[in-house]
Amino acid sequence: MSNIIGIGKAPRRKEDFRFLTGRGNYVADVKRPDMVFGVFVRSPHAHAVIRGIDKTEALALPGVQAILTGEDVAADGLGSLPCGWGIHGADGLPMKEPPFPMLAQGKVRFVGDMIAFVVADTLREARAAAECLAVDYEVLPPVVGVLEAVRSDAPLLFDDVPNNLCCDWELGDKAAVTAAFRKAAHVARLSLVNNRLIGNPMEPRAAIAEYNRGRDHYTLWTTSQFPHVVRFLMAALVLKLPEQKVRVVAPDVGGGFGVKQFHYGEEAVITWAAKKVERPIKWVADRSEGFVSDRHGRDHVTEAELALDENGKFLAFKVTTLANMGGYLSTFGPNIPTNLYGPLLSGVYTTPAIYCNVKVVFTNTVPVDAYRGAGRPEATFVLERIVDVAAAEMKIDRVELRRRNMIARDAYPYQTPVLVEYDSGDPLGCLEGALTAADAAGFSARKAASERAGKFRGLGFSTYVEACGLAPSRFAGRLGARGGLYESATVRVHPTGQVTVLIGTHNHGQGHETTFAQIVSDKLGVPFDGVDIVFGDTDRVQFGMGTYGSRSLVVGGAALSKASDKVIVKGKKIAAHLLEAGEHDIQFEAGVFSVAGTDRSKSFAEIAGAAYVPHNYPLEVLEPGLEEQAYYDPINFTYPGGCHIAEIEIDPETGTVTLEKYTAVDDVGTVINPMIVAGQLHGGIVQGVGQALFENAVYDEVSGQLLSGSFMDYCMPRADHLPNMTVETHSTLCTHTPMGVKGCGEVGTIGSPAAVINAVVDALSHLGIHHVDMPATPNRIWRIIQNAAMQQ
Ligand code: MCN
Repeated sequence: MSNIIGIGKAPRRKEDFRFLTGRGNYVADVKRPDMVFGVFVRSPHAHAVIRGIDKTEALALPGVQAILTGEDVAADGLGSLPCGWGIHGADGLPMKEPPFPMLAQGKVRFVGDMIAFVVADTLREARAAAECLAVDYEVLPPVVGVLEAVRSDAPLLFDDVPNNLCCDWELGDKAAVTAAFRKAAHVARLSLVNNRLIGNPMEPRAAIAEYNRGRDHYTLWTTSQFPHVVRFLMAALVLKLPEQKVRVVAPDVGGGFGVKQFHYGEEAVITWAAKKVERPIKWVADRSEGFVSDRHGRDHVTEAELALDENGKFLAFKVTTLANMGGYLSTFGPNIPTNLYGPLLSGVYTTPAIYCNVKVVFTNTVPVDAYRGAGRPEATFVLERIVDVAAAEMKIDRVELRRRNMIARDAYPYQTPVLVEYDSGDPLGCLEGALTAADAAGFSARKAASERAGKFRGLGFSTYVEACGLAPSRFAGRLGARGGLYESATVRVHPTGQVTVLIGTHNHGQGHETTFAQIVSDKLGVPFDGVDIVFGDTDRVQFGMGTYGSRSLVVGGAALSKASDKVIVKGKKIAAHLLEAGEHDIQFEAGVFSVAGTDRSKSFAEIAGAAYVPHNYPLEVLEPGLEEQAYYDPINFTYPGGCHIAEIEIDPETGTVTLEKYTAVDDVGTVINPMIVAGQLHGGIVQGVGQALFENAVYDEVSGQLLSGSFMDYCMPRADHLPNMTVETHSTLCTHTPMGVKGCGEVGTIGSPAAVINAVVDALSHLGIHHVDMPATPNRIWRIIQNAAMQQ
């Protein structure tokens, strides 16, 4: 059949027509009759007691429909925003989980904390009333850095959380690590900061809520990566509503990068308020609001030590990290620097003993949660940086040191000392491939040319592994998740043979409408154009855990593959009846059901049509229709990996770092669509380069104000910062996912920060530099060069 576009092909993305022609349907595009507008009043203080809120003047302004505060939330007996992970500390006690009210109650804990929600007929009126709201604050001293927050004299965010410590978590065998350090020939040490990031998806967050009194029913349109989870958390735990009375729609979403995978207070407040005013309410964040209310990412302070024998074999790795949680625990918050960080510290190496201690700390800053890569870029950064430090100190070539310690391809499955078992991989193959693709052999000539021009040139390597495809439910359950992390898909075959897929993942830039259609086209032999993918609506899609942790293909795509297999099974039964053959004699290939060894056959479309004509087969044997649903729960994570090589040049006069070349060779298992995988890699790499060279969320230590609260101060990477990248795949097949696939959505972000910083340090190594913290801005690099010059 024509137009079958299956696995491994690179058709253009189906969804791009509507995006490129302005036909996307984002939350802000939704218009409801009689709609009013909402504005959140946010705390201008990082830490303060709310002595009182006087609504009188604001309520008297024209158009104002309602002003709701934390007192109203308490009066209605509503719940706190939940954090879905019951992390336990080294002492066995559960983490401290103080309440996170949807509107602040009694105290504010970061600049941007929500105080009130103002609803008015027009946006202008809502803004005017918000400005008039009189809030009486007693300002308290804030604490914004993790090192300061755990001091005994630090201001406390919560009276019952001593030292602002949410949890003191550990992983690994401390005694084995201590013993290994004792016999080490060399110990490399490194202190580093993993800088705080702000996601900045192109579309700011937005929500519209509507209450239908006749049906006692709520609809929430929201910029979410997981509408079913928002519905569950909001209905069951926060607003305490019957779940079936709530519909959550996440239509087109303009990028998420993790920032939209949490249940935000704004979603609950607007839904609750919609009933109070009985009119649909719209809220759209502006960019400044996003800076102080979208969850931030990273923000670690780390001490690492690597023990090696005299030949450079890694004996043990020890990491102590303080991770900033901000003012409250967000949906996944404490899970990121613990469960998604510690197990990845083994990287692609055979290090026999690892111990990791993470102190999860509250500060007066925006809550921190998952941001693309989530814990895994941080782990890779620590490990790949200290490997370079060790190589320099032991005078072993950096590539050679990596080679000596890598897990060999035939050593898989490989059980690490920190929980996870890698099923497949070939780190050495990726490394060798990347060395060739990057023309590493020609680097010294390029370096010499740079030197002649008065520039410093550096080459940086980063080899990594990622655990993605979140997540095997049994693993997640062991770690304290309050729900399974499986995925669901329904394949609905229409009488014409065309297909609608209803899937629980959410497409907000990853190209699912294309790659999932390829899977169905491949499996069922139906035209690629005859497959539509539906997602993002709790009333249309049965159930779903959404999109994050590079899970959509590995978990959602597997559910889709499974549901397609069920369709084939039923199709064979129908074909057997129509072709008067035994069911076991029916074969299915490339969209045709045939009787083995004969020329009798029926096309997929003919079988689909027949499925809807009940007299074609005995009703007591087979129900009419051709629709199958499947849930897929992976048995393990998938472990993509790879090697990234960055080549940079530094202008010593200005400190400017220019990324000259970037090469990535990644193992993402079976590739469904090479163009989309390349696009995902490019995007991910750019985000990692952004962290390494440009982006930094900076707080003023005295006032707790976000100093980098706009694009004037928070520098995002731009096209002219980047070279053409070489992106290749070197795949080993995942042994437990149906199509051998591994995730690819985050790998670029995981491999790149260490590659870039390792290149920067390499370029500065002749000045005696061993480490440079991110971001390597011109200012920072210029100072490093000046200081080094003064010491010489
Ligand atoms: N794919 C493939 N072959 C593979 C692996 C993946 O063809 N071996 C395809 C998939 O079918 C899918 C895409 O690549 O179309 C990404 O797949 P996957 O790795 O499953 O990742 P998810 O779809 O679950 O996306 C999540 C991931 C994360 S966690 C973040 S953060 C992120 C990202 O993807 N945010 C993004 N990529 C993004 N891309 C855009 N444009 N916008 C975001 O917000």
